[in-house]
Amino acid sequence: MEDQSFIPLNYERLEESTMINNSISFYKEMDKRRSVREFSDDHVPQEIIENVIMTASSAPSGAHKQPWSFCAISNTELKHRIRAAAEEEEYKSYNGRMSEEWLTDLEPFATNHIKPFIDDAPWIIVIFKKPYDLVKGEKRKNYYVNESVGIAVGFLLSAIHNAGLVALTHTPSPMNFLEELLKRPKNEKSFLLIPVGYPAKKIEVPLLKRKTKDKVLEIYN
Ligand code: IYR
Repeated sequence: MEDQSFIPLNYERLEESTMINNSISFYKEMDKRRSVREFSDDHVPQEIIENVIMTASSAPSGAHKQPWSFCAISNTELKHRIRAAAEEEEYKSYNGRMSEEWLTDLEPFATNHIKPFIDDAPWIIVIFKKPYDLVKGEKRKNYYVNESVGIAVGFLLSAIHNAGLVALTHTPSPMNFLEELLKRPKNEKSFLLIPVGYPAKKIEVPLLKRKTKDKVLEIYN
């Protein structure tokens, strides 16, 4: 094993009342987050995108391998090529690859194969997972890759919301075209595509109800 240094934990214990207040206000704030499918093309500074991505990259990961890469794309022409490729796959999905049950489940969201948000949003973040690292041409295995990258994306969505921006977790399927378009190394596999920006003016979102506590939480005292 490599020599591993340890340092004191940087941690400040809070009053219970403060923690209760913090947990309530954070829940209320996060509960306001909505997936948005219509974006304004208003500019978003690159610095914000870099900060939310570095927040994502602070997530825990198996053996601290941080098995992810983030591509942040604002280039208009590249976004358009990504849109064209995504729509080509999505067309096939909506017209044959997705089951009737799946299409029925998606009806409340009024989605289809047309994806203008890839052109409109000022930034597209594409997340890649790395099942292994390449160190001097040699494969080094990563662990709990889906779990690690999923947690990082959770951090990313929270950071985007906290910054005052909106996003969509988009999963064109199959999404290997992103590896080619973005010329990624062969150990990187597309995980998610997330447009980030401001919502278009006066848009509506589906009326969703989140599951209540008794449906999602079981306490074992
Ligand atoms: N990937 C398609 C279909 C889709 C699937 C699920 I599950 C969603 O929650 C939403 C969409 C698309 O992005 O349109």
